[in-house]
Amino acid sequence: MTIKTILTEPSKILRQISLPVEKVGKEEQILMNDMLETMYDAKGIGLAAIQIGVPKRIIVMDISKDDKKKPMYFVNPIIKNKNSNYSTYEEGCLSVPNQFAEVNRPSECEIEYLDFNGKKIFLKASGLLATCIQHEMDHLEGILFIDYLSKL
Ligand code: K1U
Ligand code: ZN
Repeated sequence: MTIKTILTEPSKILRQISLPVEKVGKEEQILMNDMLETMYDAKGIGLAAIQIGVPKRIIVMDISKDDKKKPMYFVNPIIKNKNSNYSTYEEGCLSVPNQFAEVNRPSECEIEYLDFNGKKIFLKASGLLATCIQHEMDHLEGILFIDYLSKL
């Protein structure tokens, strides 16, 4: 596994729209392992492939609080449903160093995606899991959390 360089604002690459993965193969699995290693090294809880310069619709996350790692892999995630109730969370981003801000997002969402082995999964997310997956899915569209903040 290799630790990659995380791109930071104002890199134009971060603004690219990532492309769907046709098949979860060896190349994608190596990429997901490298992303996870890079995310753990940077003390993050999520990372999208575009943050290391790869425009594929792939996300890794680990929101576990204890020392036991619980990695999650999302390939081609799609939000099928969003709660109309919003919650606020103070977000950060490894691509926007040293900036944190409160962002409102739907408090729950339902996602369909492929896992590390290409198996289709349906997940109901709430709390930090819902916040983080929505933040990471924004990266796939070239959106950063600072885009939601008022210019004031
Ligand atoms: O760069 C990223 O997309 C990862 C980002 C994920 C995230 C954090 C908080 C809310 C939404 C999405 C981070 O991991 S920022 C790193 C960080 O400072 C942090 C770590 C643990 C909990 C909260 C923030
Ligand atoms: Zn981010």
